[in-house]
Parts: sequence; C-alpha cells; structure tokens
Amino acid sequence: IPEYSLDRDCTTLSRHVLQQFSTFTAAEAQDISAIMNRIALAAKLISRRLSRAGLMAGALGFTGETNVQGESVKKMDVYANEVFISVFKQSGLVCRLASEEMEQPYYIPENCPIGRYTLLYDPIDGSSNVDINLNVGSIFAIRQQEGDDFDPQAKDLLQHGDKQIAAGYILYGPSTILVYSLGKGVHSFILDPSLGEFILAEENITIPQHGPVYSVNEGNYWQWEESIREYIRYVHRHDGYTARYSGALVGDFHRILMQGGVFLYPGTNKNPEGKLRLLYESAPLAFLMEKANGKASTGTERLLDIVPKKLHARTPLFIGSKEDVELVESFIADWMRRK
Ligand code: P6P
Repeated sequence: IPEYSLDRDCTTLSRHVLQQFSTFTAAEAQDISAIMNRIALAAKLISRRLSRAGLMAGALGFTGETNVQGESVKKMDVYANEVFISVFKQSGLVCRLASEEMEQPYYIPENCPIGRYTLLYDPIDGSSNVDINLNVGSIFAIRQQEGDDFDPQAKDLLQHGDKQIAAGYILYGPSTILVYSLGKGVHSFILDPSLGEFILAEENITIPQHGPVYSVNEGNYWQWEESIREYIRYVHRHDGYTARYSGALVGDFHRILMQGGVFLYPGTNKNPEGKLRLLYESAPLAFLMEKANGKASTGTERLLDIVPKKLHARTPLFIGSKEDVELVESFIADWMRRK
C-alpha cells in the first residue's frame, strides 16, 4: 500500500526508521533501515509460526538436543534461529550472526554478499512458554563490524554495550509488538497481520522514575546473597509493590518499561553470574532501558560498561526505573560494607 494512502497516523516501521537518521551517514541510514526491515520480516515469520504451532504436527516440543547453554532445545528455538539466518544470508547487510542457539557465530558464506554489521540475537527467549501458549520474545542488537579479520572466536564482539548502534525486541503476545531504539528514543510498533506491517504505537517511551512492579523468581530466594533477600523482605513489608513474573524475560521487561518497577535476575550460589546472557539478552535491553530514561546494572556496575570474556557470558541483571534499581543497589552496597 503506498505510504500516502495510509491515514496520517499510520506510520510504518520502515518510514519511522528513515525518520530517525540524524546521527548516521546516508549509507549507514540505508543499511540500518534495511536491517530493521529484515528483522521485521523475521518477526512476522516467527509470529505466524507461533500462532499456528499448536496446529502443526511436530512444531512444538523438544528436538532432543541441548544447546551451548546446556538447555534442551525446543523446535521453535531452531526454527526461529534459522529464520533470522535465512532473512539475512543474501541481504548483503551483515558479515555474521551471533545467537544464543549457536556456539560460534554464523559467518555469511563466501558466495554471498558480505555486510559491515553483526546481528546478535536471542531468537526465541522464554521458549518454555511456547508449549503453553504464553508470551515469548526475540531480542536483538546491531553492532558495527570492526577490522577485517573474521576471527571465528569473534573476539571483536567482546566489547562493552555502548558499541551497540541499535537494539530491540519483539514480544509475541496477544498482539506482536516490536520495540526498538537507534539511539534516539525508544519506539513501539504493533503488527497489523492484515497489512503485514508494523504500525507505530508509541514514540519516545520513557519509564516512570518509580513503579509498583518487582519481577523476580522468588523460588531462588535461598540461593541469593543476603542483600537480595533483605531487599525482597523490604518490598514484602512496604505497601505499593506488586509481584509479576512470567518466566519470559521479554514480557517481564516490557511490563516494567511500560508501568515502571524493576526486573531482577540476581546471581545465585550455584550461578554467581546469574542466568541471563550479556551480549544478546541483557545488553540490548540495557541499551533500550537507558534510552527510556531507566537504569540497568549488574548490582554493582552499569550493565553497558561490562566487557564479556566470552560470547555467551552471563551477568546478574537489575533493570528498570532509576529509583527502584538504585534501591536494590543500595541494599547490595550496604551488605558489602557490612561483610
Ligand atoms: P528462571 C527463559 O529461559 C529465560 O532465559 C528468560 O526469558 C527468563 O527471564 C529466565 O530465563 C527465567 O529463568 O530461572 O526464573 O526460570
């Protein structure tokens, strides 16, 4: 449908991305716009599959494999991972894709056009929710390729989160929402399946400085440092807090972004680094949260300052409204002083 025939406020993702470019050169704007369109295509393909997975023999359940995370792989994980590869392989936009589902990045083959960007992504986050029809998400970040040697260990990706030039997620819920930032504001789009277009829903989303929601798996209570237990006992005792936790990061993050509050995935005594992966889960969300005037921390450091030692590095994550993240940080700092 030609743009002019859409009503005034029906801004598509493609048009919105092109309006974003004051901080990029024309060539970069062209590339990033094309990359965002590829991501939108992947989102549509995954959204369609998710809505019909229960009707398609063999689309649900497990593959029987375990991934680099030691987690059992869902068929949907494999499908979504391959969708991102297939929409980028011939695009000439990226040189490689780094995914939660792949031990090493996938390098674009020699006989395909090579681009100057890397896509880092978690194709389906929260896939344990797929078989019970609850929300899941995809998370992505775009980084510029630096240097020419394509080191299979991808050491040039082991850099802090301020190297991200764009980040976002897709939330597959009652509707499919794409939220992204190119560094200037955070914007959300709703997929109109009848048009096959992501339509602008909200521009320049900012998170309240404080919110009522705290989102954490309290089943880990006795695995945490005492500082986190003290924080949880504090919110239990004080009015105005409510617990919400879906077991899928993207949905929990989106609720916090829209309503305010804090999402916590602390380290545990079994996994002191926590569970969430830095490069394609926490760092993209931290990029968004800071652009939405919120805060993202490991509990003691700014999340975007963290330099990973390996591709699938994990960190604890405290992310959300400034006041709420800083309250958790104050419990951690007090505890460290007393230790
Ligand atoms: P737990 C899903 O497996 C995931 O990676 C995130 O989407 C989610 O926030 C977290 O793990 C849930 O982990 O330990 O609470 O089940």
